[in-house]
Amino acid sequence: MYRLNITLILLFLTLNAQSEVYWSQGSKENRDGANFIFSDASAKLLWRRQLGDWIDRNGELYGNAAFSITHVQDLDTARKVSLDLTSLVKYWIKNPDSYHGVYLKEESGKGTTVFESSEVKSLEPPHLTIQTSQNETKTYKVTRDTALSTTSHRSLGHDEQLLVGSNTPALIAIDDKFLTLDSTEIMHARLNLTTTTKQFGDTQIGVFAIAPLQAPGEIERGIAWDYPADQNLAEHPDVIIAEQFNAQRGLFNSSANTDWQSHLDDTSGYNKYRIVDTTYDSDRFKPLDGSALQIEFNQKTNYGFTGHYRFKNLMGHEPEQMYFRYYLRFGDNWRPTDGGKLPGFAGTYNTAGWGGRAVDGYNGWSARGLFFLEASSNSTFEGAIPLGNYVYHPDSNTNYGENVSWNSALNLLQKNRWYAIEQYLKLNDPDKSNGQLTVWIDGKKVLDKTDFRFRKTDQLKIENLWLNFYHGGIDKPRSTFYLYIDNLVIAKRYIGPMKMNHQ
Ligand SMILES: [Ca+2]
Ligand SMILES: [Ca+2]
Repeated sequence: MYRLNITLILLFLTLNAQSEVYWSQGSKENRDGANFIFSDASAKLLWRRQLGDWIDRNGELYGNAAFSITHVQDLDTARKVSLDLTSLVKYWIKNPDSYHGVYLKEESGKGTTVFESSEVKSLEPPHLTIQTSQNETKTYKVTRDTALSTTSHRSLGHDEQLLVGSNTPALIAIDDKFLTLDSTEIMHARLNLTTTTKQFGDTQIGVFAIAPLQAPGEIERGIAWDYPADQNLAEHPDVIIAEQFNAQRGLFNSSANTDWQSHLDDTSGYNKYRIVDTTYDSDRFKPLDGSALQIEFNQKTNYGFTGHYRFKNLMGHEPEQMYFRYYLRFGDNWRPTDGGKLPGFAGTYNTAGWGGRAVDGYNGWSARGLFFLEASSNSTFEGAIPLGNYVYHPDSNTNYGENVSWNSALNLLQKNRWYAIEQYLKLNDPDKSNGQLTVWIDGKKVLDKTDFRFRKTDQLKIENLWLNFYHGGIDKPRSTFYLYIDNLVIAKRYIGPMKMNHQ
């Protein structure tokens, strides 16, 4: 009975988290919530289109059919404005998973109406009222509100003004308890707002629904699926390296060493790592498949680990396209104070493409992985770790690399969990912007970018897989923390997640 209750509670929490409003107001200090680019800047979740994603009353993404339209006159007086939400509330009750708040759009393209936001201490803050067929009036609070403007990268969710103007939509989330009402008993639903005394022209405010996040794709299985626990995967003709970081217990060697380093070049003296056995029980470690490689970050250096799998050594030449997959687990004590680097393909040729050594298309390129700081406390995804790529390419307009976040609900990694991270990189034709970078997490695609220009000459190839784990930036870690990797595979074909022995 006790167990059942726990299961039910967990189920409830999971369901609740899925339907939670995903965009955020951000923290007051960092203003890292929704802006015109991100729905949640601290979680690195992008809108599909700048200025936010909405659906219309036909359920169509970016459709024109508003749930209602309200004409608001410019009178420069503080007064109440009620927007008709009746059909939208009924739509949400019918489709509760699509509930992510109201999207208010100025339809005339002329004016801007300024409302008081829920940050204003007022007797009548923004709220929803629903009138039922029993003649009851139910009231629901606005829980977060913000505007998106191309003039600000800082999120506006903590402002006391809520703007609705051309190119300035407003987002409003409401206490979602109304979702349990019977929609046939709803007579009217109204969103009640108060204008400030300064208005900027008449507006036509269209009511739309904020679009849900894009649903992740299906799991794609690759060559690893035929080799349970990656056993003998190295024998597949398309596999270059299949490393399991498993302890070898030889006659004279009882320590947990493997020959995994023999394939790597340029490993650094700063490296801090060890093979941890299945019995390792600190840092909430749980093995994925036998022992794993633990990489330590500490206050002495930015380096966790660095080394190169050089294709010239591994296969006799440098390829133009390649896949790699590894399993990654952030430890319980994972506490970086800056973002940092993770493994990725590179062709720096010891010349350009890292550390501010700018690339020009002829001297080098790189596309390492990237971890960001965890999503902030005001985020729906608080504590989750977003990943991305840090790409040195000649079109980045900086001496440094460009952050490319893997924009997906799946790209919000939890600590103490193993994830399969796979990346495919195909170099562009030297005269075209058709370079490809595709990324999968646990076999589901989270990035598919096909317009990179990594190089302007075919002299640059994929020189290596850069096994790089680096804190920063510049700042060194302020404490000791770990990540773990296992089951690293480099191959000419899509590898896919590992088939566990019990699957
Ligand atoms: Ca607000
Ligand atoms: Ca292993």
